[in-house]
Amino acid sequence: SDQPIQRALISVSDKTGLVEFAKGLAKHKVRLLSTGGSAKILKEAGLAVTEVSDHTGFPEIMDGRVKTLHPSIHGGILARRDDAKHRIAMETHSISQIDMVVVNLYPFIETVASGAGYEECIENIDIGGPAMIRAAAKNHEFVTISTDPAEYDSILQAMDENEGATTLELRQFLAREAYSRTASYDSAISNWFAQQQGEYWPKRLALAGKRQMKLRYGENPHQQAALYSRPGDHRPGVANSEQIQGKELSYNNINDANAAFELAAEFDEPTVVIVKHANPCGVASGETLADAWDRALACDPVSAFGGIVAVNRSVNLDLAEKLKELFLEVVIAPEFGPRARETLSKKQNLRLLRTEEMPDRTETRIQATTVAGGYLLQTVDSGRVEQSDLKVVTKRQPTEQEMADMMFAWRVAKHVKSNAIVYARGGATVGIGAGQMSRVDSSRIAAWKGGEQAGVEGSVVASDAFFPFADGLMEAVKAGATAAIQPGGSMRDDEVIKAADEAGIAMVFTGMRHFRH
Ligand code: 93A
Repeated sequence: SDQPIQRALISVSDKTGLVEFAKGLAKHKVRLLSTGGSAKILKEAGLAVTEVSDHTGFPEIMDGRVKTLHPSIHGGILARRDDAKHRIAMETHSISQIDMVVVNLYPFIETVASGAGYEECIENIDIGGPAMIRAAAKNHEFVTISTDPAEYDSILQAMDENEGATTLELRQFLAREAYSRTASYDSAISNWFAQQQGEYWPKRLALAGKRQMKLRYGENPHQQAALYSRPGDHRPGVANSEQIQGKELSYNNINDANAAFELAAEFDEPTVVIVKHANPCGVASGETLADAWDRALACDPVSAFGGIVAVNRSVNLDLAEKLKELFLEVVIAPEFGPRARETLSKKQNLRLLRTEEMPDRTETRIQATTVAGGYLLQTVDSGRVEQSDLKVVTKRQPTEQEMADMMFAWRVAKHVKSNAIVYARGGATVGIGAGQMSRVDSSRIAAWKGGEQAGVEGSVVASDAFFPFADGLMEAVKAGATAAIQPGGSMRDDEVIKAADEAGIAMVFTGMRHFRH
């Protein structure tokens, strides 16, 4: 069934590479059939084209809403070439066979992204395009479907090698791409409706994604992995970043860079975040990035080796000089100054990711993970407590410095895997306890880690969820914390507050929990 392609229907919104491709088809004596805008471009390039309306004898009507939706088009695509009854039907109704369909769709996602109004978005829902794509992909045994200019070269190459025909293997691959294209397109439309209605949970899950890159492997070398972007989601961050230098990115690099950058985005002052295994091992805000770096690194310099760094400012020369001194995997930042680039270019393997902007930290969107047999979805934790939301529950009021440090520690704790305990002093973390099953253990680990460096005396402590008993808090007091920030809401709050009062520390409740797993 690998017959030379005789007739191709071309109807594309994205005209990239169209003329070149059509010329390649013409070289193989393929007759071209095309819709209004596409036909015009092909004619201007000097190619012989039949308009679909001339072919069907039916004009484009209703502002183009109906142009290819016609039996002589869909019959020509769907007919089985090896079925006698199909051939008779074609003859009876004067249907000529269409061997190739080249369609890409009305730019619905781009139209939404441009801020267009409701009517214009609706008008950019393509109906005829997906119908042809799905028909051609169904009949891939005989028909070649192309939905992406990136496929043109390989199609022409196959035709060159097969006397004007394509191979079944290629047609099957293109059919798979075609259905993922229409599925993703309809998902974007469904998601847009959901957004209009402020509702996230349709009965059936619509996931739209575009592969950004295949990754060498996943979390471990025996796992496979790829990174996808979400069409229409232009949130500054890893999936939309530009890699300006360095080795190929790995799955873990991307995951860690994401964790680091989202944390850096919590702060307005110049801030440095160092991440290992998706947890921060040092975070600091300062007058300058270089100053913040010194203090972030001081939190846990051993763990920082091979770390992932995120900052919320353009990387300047001062910071670059310091980054150069340590083995790091990735630096992600909105921008890198020219002299910083120059300096870091000497570390050839170091990956630099440039995002242009910082993301909007209040934005609500969907976060997905898989579980056996399904997907588990939630809105991201964009919860944010301000100082005015805090409730002082102890006799002693926190000092101004304690208050500032508690806000800082709280913002960090939100990005530490639970159970999370964070000690901070002077706008820098000094001890972090992450990912423990017991809050007391996290408390001990954080204090112990701090003790390895400058100690946690005179610091404040943040807990991502309430202290169920006084013991976790007492560990922190014993280590030298003078103030504590936590959600509150335990059955034994009274007991915990009493212990805090007896120890003479200040404590505030946030009323918001930040579990993270
Ligand atoms: O409005 S439609 O849903 N109705 C149709 O019958 C139809 N046929 C093709 N949109 C339709 N198309 C789309 O027109 C194609 O998917 C393509 O995106 C676009 C190409 O139009 P033109 O060649 O006039 O630029």
